[in-house]
Amino acid sequence: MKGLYVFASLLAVAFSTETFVGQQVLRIFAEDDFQVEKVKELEAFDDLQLDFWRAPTHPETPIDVRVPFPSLQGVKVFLESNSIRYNIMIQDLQSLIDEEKLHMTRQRFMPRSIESFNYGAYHTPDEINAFMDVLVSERSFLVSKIVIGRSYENRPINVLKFSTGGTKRPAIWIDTGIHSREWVTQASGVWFAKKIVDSYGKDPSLTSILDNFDIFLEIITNPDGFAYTHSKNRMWRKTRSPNSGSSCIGVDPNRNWDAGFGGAGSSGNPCTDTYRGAYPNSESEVKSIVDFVQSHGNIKAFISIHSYSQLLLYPYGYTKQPAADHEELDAVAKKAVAALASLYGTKYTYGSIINGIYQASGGTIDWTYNQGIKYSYTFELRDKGTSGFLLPAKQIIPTAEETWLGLMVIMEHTRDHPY
Ligand code: BHK
Ligand code: ZN
Repeated sequence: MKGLYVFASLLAVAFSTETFVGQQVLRIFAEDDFQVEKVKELEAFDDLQLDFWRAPTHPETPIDVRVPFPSLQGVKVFLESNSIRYNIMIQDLQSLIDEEKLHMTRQRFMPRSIESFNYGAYHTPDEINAFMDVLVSERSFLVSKIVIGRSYENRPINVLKFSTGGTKRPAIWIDTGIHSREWVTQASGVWFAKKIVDSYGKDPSLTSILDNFDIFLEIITNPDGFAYTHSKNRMWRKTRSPNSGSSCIGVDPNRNWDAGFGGAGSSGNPCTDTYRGAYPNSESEVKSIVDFVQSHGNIKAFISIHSYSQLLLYPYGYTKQPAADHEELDAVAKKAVAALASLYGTKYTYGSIINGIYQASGGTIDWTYNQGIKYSYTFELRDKGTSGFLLPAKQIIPTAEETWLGLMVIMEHTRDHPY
């Protein structure tokens, strides 16, 4: 086994893939606001090249940070000398990545049919695109593929449309993978697509939803970033567009929307992972959805799926001002997380973005909510910080299954509460 890992790492070098040898992910427990501020000092120190998987916020929530090997000693000394508690969440990041790659390689084949596709494995962008085409060809009465735009690197931005007819029916939108490294989300999106075609005409609830609504599902919402996570850097989050005046690449597509754009909880520095971009909708991947939502004009629920942390969030992220529909959104979230937990006991917490995670401006669902899409939600899927973005493939199907139950609660509520 060890030999195979070494081999995989050599392959990575041969293909000039970014390696994470010797890197660790630390879980930091800041006990009070003072310690949180100390960790933020660390965050501001660019030379350390830290990647905050979970940014410092309230003292109660752990902070997860990926630390490059050369910074490891210094970071640990800094934490210890400030009496800040931490443990090692991921001992050897590269070995988890190697394991993931090995599992993928063993599963690799282009899908010939939707039945033969392996839903319990991570797949390349080509395999997922082939899956979408196979799905459309086998279930053309229910699903079609539309192209809503092109990415910066000119990849098509594909959206699956599930529809049983009608003209301009109200619609439900679901997207996965806007942050490219959150691989369990695209994998869950594939599973949702299969679940929808399998359930229509069998599951009475999904059938009644599809008899009244179209469902739009964008699985690879950040195509360039996703390709990059497969070919070059597994930990890439942003888009891949260049930034003028900087050699750093990419914009955070969850800070680029025109809702509190530029406010606290986003960065003006192109070299950070929360860079908001030069102006709202600067990213084609964002603008394509904006144009689609506005030209459609009848989207009633918008659910944007991220990982990890096990949260169900609703607006707002840019302001502490509660959403006008706060109470209803909260009640639906409560019901959705209960349904989700009913399958495997997976515990989610829920709340507004700003209370449930941290202040974030320019986020997707703040914009959709301000456009009048009342049922705007974000899921943060598994886990709570054992594997983080490197969730083992054996958890894909359970994650998708339980998430589906939460999605159904939101979709049923949308169906039963027309507005
Ligand atoms: C979710 C929704 C709206 C604003 C922020 C978030 C949290 C999300 C982020 O953009 O910082 C955390 C994350 O990527 C991990 O999925
Ligand atoms: Zn995310």
